[in-house]
Amino acid sequence: MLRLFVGIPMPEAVVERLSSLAHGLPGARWVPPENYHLTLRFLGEIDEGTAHDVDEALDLVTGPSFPLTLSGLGSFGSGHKQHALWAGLVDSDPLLHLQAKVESALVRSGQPPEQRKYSPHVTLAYLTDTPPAKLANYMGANGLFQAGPFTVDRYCLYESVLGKSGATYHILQEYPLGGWGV
Ligand code: 3AM
Repeated sequence: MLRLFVGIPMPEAVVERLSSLAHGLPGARWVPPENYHLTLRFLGEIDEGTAHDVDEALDLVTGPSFPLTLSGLGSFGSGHKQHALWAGLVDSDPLLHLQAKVESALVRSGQPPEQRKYSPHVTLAYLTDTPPAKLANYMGANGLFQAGPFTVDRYCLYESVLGKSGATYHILQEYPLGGWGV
């Protein structure tokens, strides 16, 4: 079985900017810079035959390249239990368009439809028992973060290998954008 997701890698200059944020927050387990990505769709554990179908479906998704800008920081969780820190994005219709095309291609290939609303973000850290006041201080110091714009000219099928010290991601396939498809 393969644990797969579809995502967009960050260019090196953006990786550098994001990694400059990775300090000064108690209870944060920082994502290794080589793992920064924007998830389009989490697939979960699938067998090799199904992975082949997924790859064939994604191969048919075409579209233009587009600019993307990271902007602001946020966290997932409720109240005192925030569990992830992330960088947000300037609203991007081309990104939502790509995500919708990926989603419908995956459903056509037999994947169950995604139930959760798409909430684009780049995860920076997983949080455990981070004191709310420390998170507020961190947001105060870093919340105006901006990076880009950069050009999204491909998206990727990733394998996530879970290990004792966190996940390692491997790009299995790249799907170029920027052709004539819309
Ligand atoms: O984009 P991020 O880093 O937030 O949280 C996981 C990560 O998202 C998410 O898929 C990305 C690559 O692992 N993920 C992990 N398990 C998930 C699940 N069961 C999940 N997303 C949805 N459902």
